[in-house]
Amino acid sequence: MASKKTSKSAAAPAPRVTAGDGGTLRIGLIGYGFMGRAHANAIHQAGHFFRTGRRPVLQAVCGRSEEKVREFAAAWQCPNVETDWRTLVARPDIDAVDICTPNDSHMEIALACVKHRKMILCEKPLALDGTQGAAMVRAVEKSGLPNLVWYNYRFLPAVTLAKNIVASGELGKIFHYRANFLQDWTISADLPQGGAGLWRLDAKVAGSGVTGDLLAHCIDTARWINGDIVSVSAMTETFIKERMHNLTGKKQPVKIDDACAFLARFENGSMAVFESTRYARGHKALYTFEINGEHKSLAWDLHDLNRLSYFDHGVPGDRRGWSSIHCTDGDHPYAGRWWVPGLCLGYEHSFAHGLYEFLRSLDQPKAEKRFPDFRHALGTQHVCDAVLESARTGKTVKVKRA
Ligand code: SOE
Repeated sequence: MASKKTSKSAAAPAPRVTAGDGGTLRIGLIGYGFMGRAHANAIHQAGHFFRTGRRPVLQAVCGRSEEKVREFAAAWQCPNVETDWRTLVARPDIDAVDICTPNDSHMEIALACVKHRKMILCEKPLALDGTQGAAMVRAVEKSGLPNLVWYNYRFLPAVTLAKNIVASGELGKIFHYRANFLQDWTISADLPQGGAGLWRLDAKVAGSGVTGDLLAHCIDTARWINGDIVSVSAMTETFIKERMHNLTGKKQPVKIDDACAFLARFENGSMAVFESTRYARGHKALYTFEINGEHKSLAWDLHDLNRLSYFDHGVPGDRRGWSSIHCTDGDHPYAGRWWVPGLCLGYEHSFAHGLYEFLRSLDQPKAEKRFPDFRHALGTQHVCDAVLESARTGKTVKVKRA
C-alpha cells in the first residue's frame, strides 16, 4: 500500500532507480539525525568503493518533519520522501529498511518490516531490552530475511585486524580484556532530557543510559573478538537525579545510568573490566580496548583509530616493546579498497564496511558473517540486561544465551 497520496517526490535531482532491478538494493531510511547521515553516507560510499552483486541505493527517506526530510533527501540525492514510517515500510520499491530511530521504536518497525518482507538494517542497540530483542530475533529468523545491527566499530581496519590476530591464535591463552567508552556531554544539570538527540537521557525511549548506548559497542567488539561473556558484576550511578523534560516541560526523575562499570568473565576463561560514563570531563568519545594474551597483547584507541598497538613477547628481549601498526596498507582489512598506503580512514568508513559485509553475505549466504545480525545483537543485549540487573541487585549475574 505504498500510496501515491503519501509519497512526496523531493526536488532532488537524482535519477529514479527502477523498481525490481535485481542489481540494486533499494534502501528506505527511517530517521535523518546524526545516524541517518552516517548511514546515508555509507550507502553512497559502499556502492562506490566495494563491488558486490547488489549496489546499495538510498531509495527513500522518512522523517516526521516534511521540511527537514526534504532537506535531507536533497542533500543525499534521495528521490523519495515519506513522513510516516509505515508508508515507507510498505513501499514496493524498497528492498531493505534502515531503522535509524530512537530505541523504543526499533521493535515495532522491525516487526512491520518482516510483515512486508523487507530486509532490515537496524541501529544499535537492537531493542529496549532482551525481551523485545528475542521477539525480533524470532520474527526475522522465521521469515528468513537478512538482517544486521549497526555496531560499526568492529569494521575499522585496526579493530578487524585485532579480531583476525586473535582468531589466528597468536596471542595464546587470553587472560584479560579491558574496554572504556568515555564522554562528557551530560555533565551540566541544565541539560534537559527528551526530544531530538536528548532522548538518550530518557529511559522510556532509550532503555538505559551508557550501558545500552556506549558499553553495547564495547560488548559487541569484545564478544566478536574474544567470545561470549558468561557473567557480570556491575555498578551504575545516576549523578543528576532530575532533569527538565523537553516534551512535558516539567522536571522529571532521570532513570538512565550516567556511568557504569562492570567486571566480566568470558567463556574462554579470561576476565574483563568495562567502564563507561558521560561524566569524564575532557573526553568526547574515547573508546579504547586492550587484550592481554600469553604471548602477545593488543590495544586500540578510537582517537587514533587507524593504529593497532601490538606487543610481541617473542621478539628478542633487547628489541621487545609496543609497536604501532598503521592499518592503512593494502594488506590491512578494507584499507586497500580506498586510498594508497599511508592515507587514513575515519569513523564514517566503519559504516561503509559494515554495509559491504551485509551485501557480501547476500551474494554468499553460506559464508561466515562478519557483521552482527539480530541474534548476535541479542547476545549483546543480554549482557547489557545482566549488567543492569547486577547493578540493581548488587549480585553477580549469569548472562542469558542468545
Ligand atoms: C552517543 O553520544 C553516541 O552518539 C552513541 O549513540 C553512538 O552509538 C556512539 O558511536 C557515539 O556516541
